[in-house]
Amino acid sequence: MTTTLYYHPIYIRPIVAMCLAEYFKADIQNVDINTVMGEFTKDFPLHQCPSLINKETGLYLTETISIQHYIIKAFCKDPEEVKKLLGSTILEQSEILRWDAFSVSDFLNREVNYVEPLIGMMPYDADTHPKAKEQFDVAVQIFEDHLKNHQFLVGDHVTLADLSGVSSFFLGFNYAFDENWSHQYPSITRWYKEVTKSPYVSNFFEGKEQAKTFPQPPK
Ligand SMILES: N[C@@H](CCC(=O)N[C@@H](CS)C(=O)NCC(=O)O)C(=O)O
Repeated sequence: MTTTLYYHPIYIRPIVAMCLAEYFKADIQNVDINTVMGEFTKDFPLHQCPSLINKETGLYLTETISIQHYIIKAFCKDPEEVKKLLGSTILEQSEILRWDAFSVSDFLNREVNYVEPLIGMMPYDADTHPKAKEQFDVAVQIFEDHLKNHQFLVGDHVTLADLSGVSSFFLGFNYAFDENWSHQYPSITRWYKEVTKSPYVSNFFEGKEQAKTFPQPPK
């Protein structure tokens, strides 16, 4: 029995795990939760993706970062490449975890609350949306300020932090962050364009274009 990685086609957090599994040719089968709802809910009552399970071996993982680490450590055959992705020193490893956690938790949550009401994926509330924008602006500025002086989030090459970072920005670049937005955030845009071409994630990002216009609040 192979290992199953549960995903949903529009969810952001499974993207890196799926890309890494493909890149490392892992013996993992991706299963869309829409096709196995009852079984998925029984095994994963939180009903969240990504989730990883192998009932024969007892492997049972939730949480994006834990699943990313498992796939890299279990399926990457080159110890030097593992160090490149996850860091060599304690400081690098901690910084990569910092940006990964920020990307898939606080940053992504703020991005969802800001962008999704504008594109009809969440209800729009004119009273609360300005606060959501304010909170997103604070989070996005942390990336811009850092990337102004650094080519990558940690060190001098692509790490897991960058892969999670650009995947979390995908929601925005896909649906909202147009050329005007990019003028305001040139460092994020430069980094996004570079990291999305990395062989770890390029299959996913290929052909996915930046939003042409920024969506306006519904009237
Ligand atoms: N803490 C979890 C959060 C996972 C999560 O919220 N995933 C989203 C998709 S990006 C999801 O499954 N949402 C559906 C739900 O919460 O019902 C993690 O880091 O993996």
